[in-house]
Amino acid sequence: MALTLAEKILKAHTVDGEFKKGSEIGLKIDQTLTQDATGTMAYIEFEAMGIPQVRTERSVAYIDHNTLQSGFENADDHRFIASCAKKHGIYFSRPGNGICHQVHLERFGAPGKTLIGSDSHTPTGGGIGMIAIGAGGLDVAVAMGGGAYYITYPKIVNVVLTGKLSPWVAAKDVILELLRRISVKGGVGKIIEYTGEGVKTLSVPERATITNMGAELGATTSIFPSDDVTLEFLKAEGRENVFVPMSADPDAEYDETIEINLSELVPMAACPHSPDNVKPITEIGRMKIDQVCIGSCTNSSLYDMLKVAYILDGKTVHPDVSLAIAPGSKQVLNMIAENGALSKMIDAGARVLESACGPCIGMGQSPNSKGISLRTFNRNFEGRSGTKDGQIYLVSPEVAAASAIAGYLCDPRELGDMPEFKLPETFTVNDNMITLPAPADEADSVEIKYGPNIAGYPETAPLAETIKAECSLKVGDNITTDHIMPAGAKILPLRSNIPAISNHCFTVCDETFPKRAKELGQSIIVGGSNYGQGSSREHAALAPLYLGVKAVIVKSFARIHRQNLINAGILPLEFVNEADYDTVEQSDVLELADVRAAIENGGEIVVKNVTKGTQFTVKCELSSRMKDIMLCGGLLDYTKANLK
Ligand code: MIC
Ligand code: SF4
Repeated sequence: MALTLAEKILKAHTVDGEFKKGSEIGLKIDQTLTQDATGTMAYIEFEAMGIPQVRTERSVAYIDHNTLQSGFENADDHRFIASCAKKHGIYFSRPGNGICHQVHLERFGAPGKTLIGSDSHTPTGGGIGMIAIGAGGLDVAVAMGGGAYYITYPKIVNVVLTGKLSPWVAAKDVILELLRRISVKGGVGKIIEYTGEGVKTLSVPERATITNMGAELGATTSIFPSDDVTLEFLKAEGRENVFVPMSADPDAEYDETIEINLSELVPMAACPHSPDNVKPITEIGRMKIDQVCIGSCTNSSLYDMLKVAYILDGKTVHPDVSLAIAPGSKQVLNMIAENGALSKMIDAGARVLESACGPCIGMGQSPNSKGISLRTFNRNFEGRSGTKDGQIYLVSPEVAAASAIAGYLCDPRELGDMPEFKLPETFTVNDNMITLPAPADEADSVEIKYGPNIAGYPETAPLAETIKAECSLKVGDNITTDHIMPAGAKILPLRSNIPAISNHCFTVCDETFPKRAKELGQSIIVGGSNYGQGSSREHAALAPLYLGVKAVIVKSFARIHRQNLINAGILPLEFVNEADYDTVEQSDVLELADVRAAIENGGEIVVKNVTKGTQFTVKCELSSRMKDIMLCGGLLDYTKANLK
């Protein structure tokens, strides 16, 4: 049978389930990554499993999110993660070494391999032909222990690229165009596979920008073939030994095909507050701006930085604008220091930040009130920048740099001819900021360093026979994990402390929610479609678990969040008739009788609205493995019970 590229890798890694469309398959995971904001929980969970050494080919722990360290909490977390890495056979990328996805692409990713990461932008690795998937921390912990990672065999979408990008039009515009066409829900349950003549015109960093932001489509992952361009990149990294050519069979069949002619694309921006609210720059017009931020795992490669430096060269950042630049990794920062690009940025007045997530996750550089901020990042959800009424536009580095000089949203095509930006044949490789784990025979004596802010996993319990609880919150469509469990400089330090972080749960939507939920003891949340889009943070399930949320009833879920709810033992329920959403109000008491039996037998569940005297049905489609997880109270208990 002819296979697509994604199918080839999935097939070679399927260790459980039937390899056919729509069925649940268990994948052998070759590599894992964690970052510090999700990593502490992942390692607390790994510790709880009691497995001495990771059983993957390579597991890496990165420190890149919580690097502001305005209290002891983050530094304690870093030490904790470093000690876990040392003890359990995990490579440790120290703070300052760069953003996990950028560094992983540079130093560890390999075509044909599987990678899961406790971060939704893990699909960046698809830029070099790997199946790289974002997952909850607990799923990553299980994979580190050698367990399979389960996904539903996805639909495969063929995005056929033709033509070539015009000068000053960027890879960012390719993914913005796709978001414009199919929206933040368009990729749910799908893998986006790029093919066509246009592929070879794109460098690895450009491909990685596209696969990175495929997360915003809700896709399981995105993937490019591994070809001569991939080989060149790996050679420059001194890692050509991991290269294998990989592509789809010529007669492979896809579930859907989308064509994008690169030559027809123009510079675009995603307008507030959603990555799919995309318009051409020319349509938005010369809007005055307050801030520009360049960086993040989407656009912080050497390639991006070279373009930015060229545009800034000899100019001054507009007096009304603040420009911040965070190169994606130590490697990138080192190379722009060596080749003079960095001094062009400094000369122009850029505020150069450390190689980390920084402003992308609200760790500093929040814009002024109502401030218009152009960012090369991947998410512009409301409040994520740290300024509630900040107006965030997602753009390419070219648009960002040109606008920083102009003071208004500027079409970079106004800059005239574009020189050819070439990547060097060899990159400056220095892995001195990656700490190797202790040799296996010394691992036992490594002490795990807990800080006072590190609390354990919340209490779990097997699924109850009947759930009768009040609806503690009703929310609308497209609720993001930034609504459920906000991030930012004030809240991120609490990522290792579920009791403390849960006081911020849903406060973006309703300040009174945490208190109410606690007082109720048990409750149910009701939501609209694409509930839980965005981040992989399992805290968006663990905080509700701690607050006593027993079930979430919505029109539809985003993939990773649904899995995180199951992992946490919270029932993810969907309305059979979406119109029933309108019949429930906050404070209504809902009753799900014999819910345990209903889950066991599969099938629909009747929900009685005790307050209104009405009823409606919900569904909960679970594989038999997921049913077992739900019944025993979540993945941690399930894993402990099934440990081999
Ligand atoms: C994000 O971009 O939202 C994050 C911060 O990287 C998250 C992970 C987290 O919440 O720690 C993600 O994308 O998964
Ligand atoms: Fe970090 Fe932002 Fe990328 Fe998330 S999206 S990994 S916060 S740079």
